[in-house]
Amino acid sequence: MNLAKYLDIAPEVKSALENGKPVVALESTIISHGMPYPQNVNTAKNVERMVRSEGAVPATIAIIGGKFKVGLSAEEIEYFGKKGSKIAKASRRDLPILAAKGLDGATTVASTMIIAAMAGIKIFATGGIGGVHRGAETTMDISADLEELGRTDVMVVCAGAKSILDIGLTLEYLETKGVPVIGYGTDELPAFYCRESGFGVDYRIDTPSELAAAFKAKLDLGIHGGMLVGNPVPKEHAMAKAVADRAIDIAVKKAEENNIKGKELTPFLLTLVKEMTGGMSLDANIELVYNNAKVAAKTAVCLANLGKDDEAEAGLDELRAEIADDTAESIKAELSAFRGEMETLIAQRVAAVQQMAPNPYMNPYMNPYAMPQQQMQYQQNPQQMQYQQNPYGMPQQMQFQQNPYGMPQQPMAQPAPAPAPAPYVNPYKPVRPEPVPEPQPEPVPAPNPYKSIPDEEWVNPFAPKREKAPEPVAEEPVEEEAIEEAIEEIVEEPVEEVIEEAVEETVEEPVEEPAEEEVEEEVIEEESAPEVPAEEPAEEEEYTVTEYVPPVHEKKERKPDNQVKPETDAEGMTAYDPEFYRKRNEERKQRLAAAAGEAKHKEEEKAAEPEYIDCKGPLEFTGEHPWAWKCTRCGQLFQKHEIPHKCVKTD
Ligand code: PSU
Ligand code: MN
Repeated sequence: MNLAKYLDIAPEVKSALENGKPVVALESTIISHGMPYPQNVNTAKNVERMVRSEGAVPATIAIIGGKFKVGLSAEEIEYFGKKGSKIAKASRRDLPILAAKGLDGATTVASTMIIAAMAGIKIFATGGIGGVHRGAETTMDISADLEELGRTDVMVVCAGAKSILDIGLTLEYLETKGVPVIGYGTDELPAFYCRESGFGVDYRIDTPSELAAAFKAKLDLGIHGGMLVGNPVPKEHAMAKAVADRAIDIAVKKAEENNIKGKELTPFLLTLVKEMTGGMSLDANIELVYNNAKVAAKTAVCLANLGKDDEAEAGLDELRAEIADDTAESIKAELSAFRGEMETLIAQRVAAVQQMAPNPYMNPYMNPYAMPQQQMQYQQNPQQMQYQQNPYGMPQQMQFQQNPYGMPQQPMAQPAPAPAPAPYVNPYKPVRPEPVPEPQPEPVPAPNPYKSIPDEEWVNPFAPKREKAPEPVAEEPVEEEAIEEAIEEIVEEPVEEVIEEAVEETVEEPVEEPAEEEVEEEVIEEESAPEVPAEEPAEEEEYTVTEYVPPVHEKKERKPDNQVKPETDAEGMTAYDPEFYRKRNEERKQRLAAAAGEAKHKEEEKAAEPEYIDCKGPLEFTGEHPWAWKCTRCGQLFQKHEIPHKCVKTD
């Protein structure tokens, strides 16, 4: 079989299967044909969650592009849910064609069982199975699900069979095929929406571990085929049998009238019943699937544990067999085999050594007196040499025992001199980090006062740096008052000196607003430059500060942050458009005004509305499609069973 070409198992499922972890298969016809969108997608995803919550790995099965997918992604589930009945319903007979043509297919119980078995999954949860249809004695409409249960080794946990089928005949067919029909916690085969069908099961089993044990026995014994577990819908979600039966009877009649046959029949009946019973049947349907997923997952966990026990048992058996085999004879045989191995190994080593060190006296073509003598390879091994060295300080010539004629020998190869011992390091001496020399600032070349620099480029390196950009001096007149004051205070001093001092004071205030780049450079200089004693710039008449006229820089006008006009982009557009904001404000005002008007309108409407009250009147099932429910008190018709509902208050 060339399964790999067709089978596509999701990594999570694959690893679970390889490690003997529990996996539960789920079908996809229930998604595409069994429920409307979006309930189908939600249900499919929740079912997977249920399986996980019980400790098993879910594997929803479907055919996508001809590949048999085991384990769908959320997107793939969504895809099946949305496409609905546009996807081909694929049973056993459809698989080869869809695979060869590379088409999509939603798998029924039968085809899901087949693909699950291919992947090695043993447990499968679904809603309801197909079976023998009513009137099959003439139509021969018997679902392929039954045939599959008769041959493929997968347990199917379902909520029984709907009474759209002939349940009695379905059970007969399963008996013929040798399929065990188990009631999980019940003696009666459940009938999907209802917990009771009126037909008994072959066996009742109450726990997942017993389910697993029964199925494992079937597998161990090689009795091929599935096992059908009927798990009744939880009481709180079950429908009354009379209600379900009536809707189903009408649906079956409608199918006959419309000549619906073959694979369309089941989806047609399901849809009609759902419409007639409103949300009720859908609710029951969803809940029973969850319920089945839980039982299936629990059973899968038990089955995986039984598998582990089996493995352990097999391991023990192997050990026992080995011990039983350990007689004196077998031990002797093992020992002699070991000895044989060792002997060959030794022989190999001896041969190798002989090849490495040829004995000149054994070789007639070798002249042992030839000078200089060839150094033998084994002499190159210093360790070997050491052992042959003379320990009593004799000249370092080898006493070569192999030479009986005392011919002068070549000095022996000396072992490589030992490396000089490492200098002693006191391990207890605390290690101090070497002082890191402080980074020395690069010497800044002293400005050449004689270099003539154009006025507008000259920057005073001694001018004190201020954080704030100073006001240009040009706007402030040189403090002549200060000069005069200084003169008054120190009358004794020569006038010229006083003036100079005053000038220095004023110089301390920055007199220029340097361009941005210049500021940066200067800051770096300031950080690294060593302090240079300030020379008196006044000494140089040509470049006195008072004569320096700073460059005039344009001051950027700042706007409030939210109004900063962004840079113009490549196409000359700006992100800020005052017109846009003006329009937006206007629109906002209009919307507010409209809303105010609407509220008023609503109030008026409300005042005109009739008064509604909750009607708790009992509903009657009319059987009329699609308005199947009628209130016996207020007479309203409903698509689903709605108590309470609203009706107009009458006095
Ligand atoms: N019965 C239900 N719900 C279902 C089906 C059957 O209550 O969704 C689906 C299953 O996928 C089942 C298939 O395998 O319909 C049976 O179709 P048919 O009778 O054509 O074999
Ligand atoms: Mn059919």
